[in-house]
This record gives sequence, C-alpha cells and structure tokens, in this order.
Amino acid sequence: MLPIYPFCTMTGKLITFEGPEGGGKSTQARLLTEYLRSKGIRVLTTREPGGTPTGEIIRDLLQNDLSKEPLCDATEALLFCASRAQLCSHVLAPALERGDWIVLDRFTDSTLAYQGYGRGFDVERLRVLNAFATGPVTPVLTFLLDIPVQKGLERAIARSGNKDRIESAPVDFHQRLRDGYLEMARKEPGRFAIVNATQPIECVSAEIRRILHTRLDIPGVVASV
Ligand code: T5A
Repeated sequence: MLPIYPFCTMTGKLITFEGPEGGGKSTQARLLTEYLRSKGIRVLTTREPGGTPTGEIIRDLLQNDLSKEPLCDATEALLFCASRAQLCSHVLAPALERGDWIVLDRFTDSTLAYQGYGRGFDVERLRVLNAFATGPVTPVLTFLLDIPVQKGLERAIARSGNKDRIESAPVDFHQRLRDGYLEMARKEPGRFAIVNATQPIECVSAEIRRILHTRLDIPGVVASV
C-alpha cells in the first residue's frame, strides 16, 4: 500500500462514536465536545459520511438516492471510503498533527458493521479498504452506543419523520450490524467502550465522561467528573 503519510507526528486524539441507528451518537458527540472544550481542550467535531465539501456531496448520493439509480453494494462501500479518505487527508490528519482532539460521529467501524456484517462483504477486505482511506489516522477510543434495533429505528424516524435509504433496509440487516458491532467491541476491548444507549441522555453522557477519564488523560484535569 502507498505510504500516504510517511512521517507520522500525530499528537492529537481521535475519539469516535459508533453504533446502530438512533443510538444518540450525534447527541453524545455534541455533549462530549462541549465537555472537552469546557476543560480547555481544542476539539474539532465532524461526521461521516461528510465533513468536507466532497464528503457532503457523497453523503447526499448515499442517503438521498441523488443519482436516481440504485447503488450497488460495492459502490456504496467505496463511496463511504472515498468520503473517509477526503476527511482524513484534508481534516483529520492535519488536526491530529496540530495536537487537536477530534470527536467523530462514525468512522471505519461503520463500514465493517454496515457493509461487512450488514451487507455481507468480507470484513478483512474492508479493513484493507479502510486502511487505504485512513492512512495512520486511528481512534484511541470508540464509544459503541448500543441500542436494540427497533428502538433505535423508532428514535431515528421520530426525529426526521421518514427513513433514509439505509434506515429503510430490512430489520435483519440492522440486527446483523448491531451484532457485528458487539462482536468487534468484544474483540478489541482496549479501544471500544460499550455504552447502554437506552438510558436517558444525561445518564449516557455521564457514563461516557466516566469512561473517558478512566481511559484517557485529560490535560490539567484530576479525574473527577
Ligand atoms: N454508514 C455510515 C454506513 O453504512 N457505512 C459507513 O461507513 C458510514 C460512515 C449515516 C448512515 O450511513 C451509514 C450509517 C447510517 O445509516 P446519519 O444520518 O449520519 O447516516 O445517521 P446515523 O449516524 O445513524 O445517525 P442518526 O442521526 O440516525 O442517529 P444518532 O446520531 O445515533 O442519534 P441522534 O443523536 O441523532 O438521536 C436520534 C434521536 O434520538 C434522540 C435524539 O434527541 C434524536 O431525536 N435521543 C434520545 N432519546 C432518548 N434517550 C436517549 N438517550 C437519546 N439519545 C438521543
């Protein structure tokens, strides 16, 4: 593989939020960002797919049937990775090199869960694709906001009033990807933290802060939340 970033000097920290639909990733990413900023940490927050002008166009293609042509599963996987490559190269890598923290709503694990466990692509091949897109950009901590499929979909639909292209996929697709997330988290406990996302918003965010303090050093903060 091409060495996209031959000299890695990334001193920042990347924290990702992952999970099935409606787990509250966007809500918790916002709350965590506010919390870190209140501690004086320089934090950038963004989302996938998207986060760059090119990525936002890709997001529209992926979510809103913009091309009016059914996307084949391989195109879908490649588009998520294309958006990721653009975000890593233009936003995440420079921020990490500046020493900033990043709170990111979905990243590589989404591709493994949705396109791997969900659509049925080989997960190891998708890892190679992810690595091609990310170079050395790697999360230090990943919160898996776990929620039963039906409950998560109900929340997502209640919020937006309709289902987008991926939310409209059959329930067994969503069940496979949720199971996939849990399997990945069990295999990589040093990076993942599973959080029960069915709790009230404030309880979820308190648990996230507690985990944050046990896993990472927050500059200038003695561990009390
Ligand atoms: N995708 C993405 C792939 O297939 N492969 C990939 O590689 C990548 C990167 C992205 C879609 O693309 C797929 C996954 C997705 O289908 P999106 O619009 O970004 O689409 O959708 P999601 O990331 O799934 O985000 P959602 O907006 O659907 O859900 P969130 O972010 O988990 O939830 P949030 O915070 O927006 O909350 C949803 C609703 O629930 C409420 C909120 O107020 C809101 O109304 N809520 C709670 N209610 C009760 N209790 C709580 N604890 C709550 N937390 C939030």
